[in-house]
Amino acid sequence: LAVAPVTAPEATVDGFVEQFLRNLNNGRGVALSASTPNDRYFALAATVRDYLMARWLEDVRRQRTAQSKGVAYLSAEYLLGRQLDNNLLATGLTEIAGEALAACGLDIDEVRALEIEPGLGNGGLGRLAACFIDSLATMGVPNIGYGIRYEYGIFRQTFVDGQQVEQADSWLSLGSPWEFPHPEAAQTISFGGHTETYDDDGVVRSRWIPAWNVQAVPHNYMVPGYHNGRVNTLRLWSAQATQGFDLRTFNSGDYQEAVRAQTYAENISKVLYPEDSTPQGKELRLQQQYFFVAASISDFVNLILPRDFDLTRLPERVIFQLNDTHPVIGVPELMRVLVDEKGLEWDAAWAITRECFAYTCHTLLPEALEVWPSDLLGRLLPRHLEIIYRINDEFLDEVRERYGDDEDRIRRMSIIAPDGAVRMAFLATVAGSKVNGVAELHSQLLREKVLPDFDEFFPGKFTNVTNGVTPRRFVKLANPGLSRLITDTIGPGWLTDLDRLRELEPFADDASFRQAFASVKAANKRALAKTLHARDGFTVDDGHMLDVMVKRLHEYKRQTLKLLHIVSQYDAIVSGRVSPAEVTPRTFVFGAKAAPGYAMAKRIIHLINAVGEVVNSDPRVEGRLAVLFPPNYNVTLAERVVPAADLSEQISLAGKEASGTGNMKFALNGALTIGTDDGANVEIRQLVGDENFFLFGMTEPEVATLAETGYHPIDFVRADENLQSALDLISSGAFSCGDGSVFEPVVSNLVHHDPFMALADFTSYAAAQQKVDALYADTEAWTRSAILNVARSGFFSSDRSMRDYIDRIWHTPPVR
Ligand code: DL6
Repeated sequence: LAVAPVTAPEATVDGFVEQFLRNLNNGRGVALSASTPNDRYFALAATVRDYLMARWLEDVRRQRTAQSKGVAYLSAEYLLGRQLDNNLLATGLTEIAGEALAACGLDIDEVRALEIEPGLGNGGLGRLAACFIDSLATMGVPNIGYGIRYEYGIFRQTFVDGQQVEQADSWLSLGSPWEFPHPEAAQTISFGGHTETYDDDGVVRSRWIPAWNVQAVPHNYMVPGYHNGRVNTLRLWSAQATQGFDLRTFNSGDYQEAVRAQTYAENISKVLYPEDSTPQGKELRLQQQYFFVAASISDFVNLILPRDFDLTRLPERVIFQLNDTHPVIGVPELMRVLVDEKGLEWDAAWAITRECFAYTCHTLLPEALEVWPSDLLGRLLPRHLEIIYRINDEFLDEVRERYGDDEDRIRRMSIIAPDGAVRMAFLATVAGSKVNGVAELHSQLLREKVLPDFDEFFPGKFTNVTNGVTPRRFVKLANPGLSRLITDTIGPGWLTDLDRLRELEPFADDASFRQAFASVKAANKRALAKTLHARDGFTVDDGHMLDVMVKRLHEYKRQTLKLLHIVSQYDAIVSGRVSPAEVTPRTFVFGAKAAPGYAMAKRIIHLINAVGEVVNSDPRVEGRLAVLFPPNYNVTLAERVVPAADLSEQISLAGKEASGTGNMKFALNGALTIGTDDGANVEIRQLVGDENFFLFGMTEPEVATLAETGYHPIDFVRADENLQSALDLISSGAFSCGDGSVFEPVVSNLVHHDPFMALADFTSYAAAQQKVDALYADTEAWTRSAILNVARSGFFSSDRSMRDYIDRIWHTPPVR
C-alpha cells in the first residue's frame, strides 16, 4: 500500500476556498450558510494549518533523524499574541486568504477579530520567548519550545471606578484551533514521598519513592518560519489526573470526593502566576515548574532521542536554555534521570549536565531571584533536594580548594542560603555552561553586583546577549504602511536581514520620503484612534503628539514619574502659570497591568485613571492634554499602539530595568525615546545617536552614590516648585473629589521613601520633556529623527539575538 505524503493544498484563491469550505463542512460539520463566526474562524485557522502541515511533519521528521544539535527552550511563559495573521504571513497567504474569504462572501477582518490571544505570560520575558522561537524557525535552527498550557492566562484587566479588577482569562473557552493535543504521549510526573538507599552491585545508590503523580499531556503548536518552509514546535504541557474519576466514590454519593484527585492534579496547569505571587501560591508554583521541566526533559531524552542513544553524547544533541530561574529545577532533574534512571555515575552525569544547560537572567531586582525553602523542596521533591545538596557540597569544596577556608565567601557563594533556602540563580550559575544577561548594562551589573563571586570563580562563563524583537510581528504585521514604504525604498529582504534598514538613512534627508513616512505615522494614529474608540469609547484628537508608556505596572518602571509630569503640566494650566496655547497638545496613553497582590501598583493605576478623568474633562485645558488608559493591555493592543506612537517612555530608574523590549519595538516603528540610561536604552541611544534620543536622569553609578550617601526625596521636592505643586495638587484631593486621603499612600510613599527615586529624576525629566516639545514643533526635524530611529534599530531584531546565542552559547547551526 503506497502511503501518499501530506501535500499542501494549492496556493491559489480557488485552492484556498476549496480547503476552507472542506474544513467548514468536514471539520465543523456546518454549511457556509449555517456557520457561526466561530465556525468560520476555526475553518480559516484549519486551512492555514493545512498549508503548514507538510512542512511541519517534514521538520519534525528531520529533527528526529538528524544528528544535529537543537535548542530546547525551557520557559514558564510564552506571550504569543494572535496566531492567525502571523501564520498567514509566514506562509505568504495573507492576500490569497483575504480574497478567498471575500469569494465566500466573508470579510477576513471580521473573522480574524474573533481570535483570542493566548496570554500565557506576564510581560517582557514571555514575549521575548515568543520572539525567539519565531526567529529560530525563520533561521532554520532546530528548536522545541517547552512550556505550560495554562488554562487561564494572564488575567483580563477591567477598571471599576478607576481601579483594577482582575477577571479570569478563559482563552480556551471556545477551544483553540492551533493546538494538537496528544494524550497518548502523556508523561507521568511524580511528586512527594521519600528517598531510600539501596545496594546496586556493591554501589550504594539513592532512589526516589514518590507519593503521587500526575500526567503531563503535550499540546503541540506550529511555529512557522517566515517564507522558508520551516516549522518548529512549541510543546505546552497540560496537567491531568492519573486516576481521574473515582466511580465507586461517585456512586456512593460523595461527588466532590470522586473528582478530588482530578481537581488537584489539574490545578497544576490551571493559572499563570503573576510575577509576585502570594505565599500560598508558592507550592503550586514549584509544582508547575517541576511539572513542565520534568515532562520536557523526559520528552527529549526518552522520546525524541533514539532509544539506544548514548547519553554521554547528550550535549551534542541539545542545549536546555533556562529562561530565568523558573525552569532551574531541571538541573537536578536531569541529574536524577541520568544517575537514578539511566544508571550513569555521578561525575559523568554532572559533566553532561553542565554542558547541557545555559541560564539567562532577566532581572536585577533581588526579590525577583527565586529561592525555594528547603522544607518545601524536600516535601515536594526529596530526591532533588538531596541532589542539590550534593552539587552544593562538591561546588563549595572547589571553592575551598581555590580560596582556602574563606568562610565569608563560602557563605556568599553557597547554593543553600543561611536560612536553608535554595538559591535557584546560584544553582543555575553553577550548572550552566554560560550565564547571560539581556542587555550590555544588565550583563555588566549582573557580573559586578549580583553574582561577582561567581564571575571571578568561573572566568568566561558570563556573557551578554542583548534582547531583540521579531520584525515579522512588530513591523510587518503591526505596521503594514511602514513595511510597504521600506520595501518600496530599499527593496525586499530586510525582514530577515534587519541591518539593511541602515539603507534608509540617506532618505532621512529626502523631503518626499519624510512626507511619506509622516503620512504612515498619521495613518497609524488614526487607526489607533479607531481601535480605542471601538474598544473603549475613547477619542484621540488629531494633531496631538502620542506619548506612550505601556509596560507592566511596577514602581521601578516609574509610571509615577510620568504621571507627576502630566499633573504638573495640568497644574501649570489651571493655576494660570501657562496658557493652554503654550502647551504642546499631547495624548498620553498608558497600558499596564499590576500584579493582583501588588497594592502600591494598583493604587498607581487608580491615580492614573483619576488624573485622566479630571484632566480630560476640565474645560480650562482646552483639549490640549488627554490621558487615556485602555484596560487590558496585551499583544494585540500593542500591535496597534506601537506603530502609532510619537514618543516612547522608557523611564525606569537606571540599573533596574534589565533590558526592556518595548523600547526596541517603538524605535523600530519610528517613535523617539525619552529614557534613562538603563537596560537596552543605552544601546538604543548609542545606535540612534544622542541627538535622536531624549536622555535624562541619573546614571547607575550616580544612583548607587545617592543611595550610599542617603536619599532624602523631600530635598528634591523642596528644590523644584513644580514638583512640590504637583504633589500638593494630588494631596489636595483634586483628583479624588476633594478627599486627599485617597491617594495619600502614593504621595507619602514618594515623599518619604521613593524606593525608585522618581523625585530625584523629576527635574531632569521635565527638562527633557521641554526638549521633546521643541523638537516636535519642528515637524521636519522630528520626522528626520524618527526615520533615523528606524534606520539604526536593525540591531534589535531577535534574529540577531539568536545569532548571538548561537555563537556565544548554543553552537547550534541552522539545518539546511
Ligand atoms: O528579558 C526580557 C525582559 C526584560 O526586557 C525586562 O527588562 C525584564 O524586566 C524582564 N524580566 C522579567 C523577570 N522577572 N522579573 N523581574 O520579567 O525580562
